[in-house]
Amino acid sequence: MAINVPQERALRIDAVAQQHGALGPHAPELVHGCRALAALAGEVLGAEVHEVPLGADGSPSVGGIGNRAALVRDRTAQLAAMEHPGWPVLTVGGDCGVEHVPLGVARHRHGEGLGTVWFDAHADLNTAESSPSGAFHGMVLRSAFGEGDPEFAASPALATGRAVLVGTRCFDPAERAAVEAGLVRHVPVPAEPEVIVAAVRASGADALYVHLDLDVLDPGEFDGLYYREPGGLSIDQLVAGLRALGEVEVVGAGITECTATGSERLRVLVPVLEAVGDLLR
Ligand SMILES: [Mn+2]
Repeated sequence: MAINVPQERALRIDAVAQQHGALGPHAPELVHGCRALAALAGEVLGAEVHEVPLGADGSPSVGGIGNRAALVRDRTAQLAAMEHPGWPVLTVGGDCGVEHVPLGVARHRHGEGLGTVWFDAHADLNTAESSPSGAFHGMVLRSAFGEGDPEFAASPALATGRAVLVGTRCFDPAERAAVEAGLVRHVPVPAEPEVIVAAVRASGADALYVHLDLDVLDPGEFDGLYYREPGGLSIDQLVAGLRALGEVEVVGAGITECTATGSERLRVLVPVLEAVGDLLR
């Protein structure tokens, strides 16, 4: 992993059109959704968009992880992109598996005080053993804690408790157990800003990587999603939650799981993109 923090400060967008962390017939939609969302983010934030070159081919499931070799290949390309001198970086997925690299790099560069706020309908806390699907995007946060398949287990890892799930409403049994064991904190819908900030303070994090899976939103607000889970946040609630994090240092961010390509559908996300951009500047 890269060791030095680049000196040239200018927000950059890495478009990572990865679908290998998702399994199923609609996964290719993540590729097109990534490019459309990254283009809009570049326009709204006045930032350079760099598409990380990924191979298209998948690979067999190995050790309970679908596309395992393809994911290792995608990671190599993402790591190479992180050596670029511009920072901070907004990563636009693709599936949530794209967070593996920028979250790991943030932890490595910032140190053990790094925490994450994880806006997501899902906990992403499965391991290869516990995952019902074998899709890596449901394992990526667990990997950041140094657990699961050693190929993806982060080192250095996030400290126990130094992650805050926000708006999460779908848990597999092993994920529920991880929350109950204190691996992560959980702020359910409606996720009032002061409750999010209190959870971040309690976590002991002194800097944050902010993850935003758009499926934290209610599908009635935005439906260009790989998973549509009812009972989510409104755009206004999400923006308020993001803006509340402005009092904490944010060293990186990612937005994932968009499948929409039409500019009219994507336009409702402009306030969300502005809020994420402000956190990074
Ligand atoms: Mn999700």
